[in-house]
Amino acid sequence: MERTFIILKPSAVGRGLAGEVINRFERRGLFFAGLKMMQLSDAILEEHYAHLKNKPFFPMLKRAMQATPVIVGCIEGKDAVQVVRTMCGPTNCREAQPGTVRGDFGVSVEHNIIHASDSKENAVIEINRFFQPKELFDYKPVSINLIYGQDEMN
Ligand code: IDP
Ligand code: MG
Repeated sequence: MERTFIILKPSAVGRGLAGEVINRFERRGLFFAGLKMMQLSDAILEEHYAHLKNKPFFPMLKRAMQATPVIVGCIEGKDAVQVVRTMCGPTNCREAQPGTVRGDFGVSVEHNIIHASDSKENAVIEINRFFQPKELFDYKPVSINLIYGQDEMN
């Protein structure tokens, strides 16, 4: 099954919302192949947000991402990249639909609660950036047959 990558940002961890957000993915039927807390270094942020390095808000973004430790997760499920991204909503929380993580827990662009990989290719890169192989676990929840139909499991 497909894997994707999330970061519960300081706007989630610092506001005590991490459990609520994790719970949403679990309730949906997605499951965690990896989950850990870490403090993000300058180096890892410069790599992770390389596409934003020349933006005027980049120093602010870096500071915001280092305000508290973050919780990083590797989430598994069928079409996990797209499913998780849809559950998060658009970058600007003020434009996010209620029912999405960003639409339910935030009103900001910078403090938008969660990062989620935007493509299958980036998911692989980001999982490898933040997790060592031994930190990822290969298992299926016992309820898997109630989560997917036979023909959906591959
Ligand atoms: P995404 O997180 O929805 O994929 P990206 O464009 O990849 O959005 O931007 C990464 C992160 O940078 C956003 O989640 C947000 O926290 C921050 N960000 C993006 N645009 C702005 C901005 O205009 N001002 C402040 N922060 C921004
Ligand atoms: Mg992005």
